Amino acid sequence: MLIRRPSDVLPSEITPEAVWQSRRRWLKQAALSSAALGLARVPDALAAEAPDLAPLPGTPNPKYVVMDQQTSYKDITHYNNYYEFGLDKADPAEYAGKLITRPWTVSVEGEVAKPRTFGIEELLKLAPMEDRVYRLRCVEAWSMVIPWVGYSLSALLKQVQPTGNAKYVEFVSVVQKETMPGVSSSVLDWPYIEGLRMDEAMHPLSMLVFGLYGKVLPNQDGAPLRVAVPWKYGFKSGKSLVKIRLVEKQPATAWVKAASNEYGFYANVNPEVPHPRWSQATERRIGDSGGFFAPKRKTLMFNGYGEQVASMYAGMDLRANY
Ligand SMILES: Nc1nc2c(c(=O)[nH]1)N[C@H]1C(S)=C(S)[C@@H](COP(=O)(O)O)O[C@H]1N2
Ligand SMILES: [Mo]
Repeated sequence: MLIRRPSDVLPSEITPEAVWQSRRRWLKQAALSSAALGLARVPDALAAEAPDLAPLPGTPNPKYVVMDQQTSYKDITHYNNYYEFGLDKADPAEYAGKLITRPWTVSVEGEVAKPRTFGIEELLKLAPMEDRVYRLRCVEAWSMVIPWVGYSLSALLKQVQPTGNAKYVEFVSVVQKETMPGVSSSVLDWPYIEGLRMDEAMHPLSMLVFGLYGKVLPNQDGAPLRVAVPWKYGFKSGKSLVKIRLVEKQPATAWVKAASNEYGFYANVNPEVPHPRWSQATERRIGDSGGFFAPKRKTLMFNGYGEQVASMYAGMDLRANY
């Protein structure tokens, strides 16, 4: 039922053979050189686009690489949602430079046997860094393809030993009044809170992200660490995390508190369930030639990750649990 039929695929969505081939060559090469050097390679041209950020090499994980053409570094870092820095897509790139990202700690607490506060340096070494290329589908019906660097969130959660009462995970983003012009506005109830069900958080696709394009995360993308949950709308992936709480009850998340008729807790990408004010059946891929007028792509159920995640929602009414 969730199998993707060829007729569901628009021609514009099919990755050109050349892109696929070059991506495959890159992966092969990266795998070879990482085996030889213990490092992954990022194409020099891409790395040069982020000259002032420290390298953060990861080993390509071919299991989690979509073959779509990757969005440019420029678009990934200049077309952002990070409301703490303003509502305009250009605001985070303009203002997030002031965000203070060191020292940085993340408290992992709640229904766990071993609550602990981790320093960012510790987190950077907690598990091997991987390169993974994920689709990101915003609820605003645009999308990107982003080469993240990080590891599965489960690696961190296992460290604190969740108890049997841990049914959900709550993610709390930082609030820095001095550096964040957006938090004086009441558009959302700060801090930005997101959440996942425990099985979703432990799913290997749920990623703790520290970098992109082989460099540490730029502030506007959620430095020094954020999550990436690729089968859900982008708002589920909280940025600049300072606290992770394992809890028994479903967390009250920022967008559900702001407009529960429009944004649900699950927020699985679903082309069949429209947002009350617009369709979710198609999306605009940022960077497609033609810009705003480029042909739209069909949005895929679970953002194309159905094979990996659909079983978690077996028997659930995805219209009621939007
Ligand atoms: N703290 C915080 N996290 C956030 C947001 C935000 O406003 N504040 N926006 C969300 C939304 S709506 C999206 S689409 C993604 C965008 O991530 P990107 O800017 O790195 O592409 O971040 C999510 N995480
Ligand atoms: Mo979004």
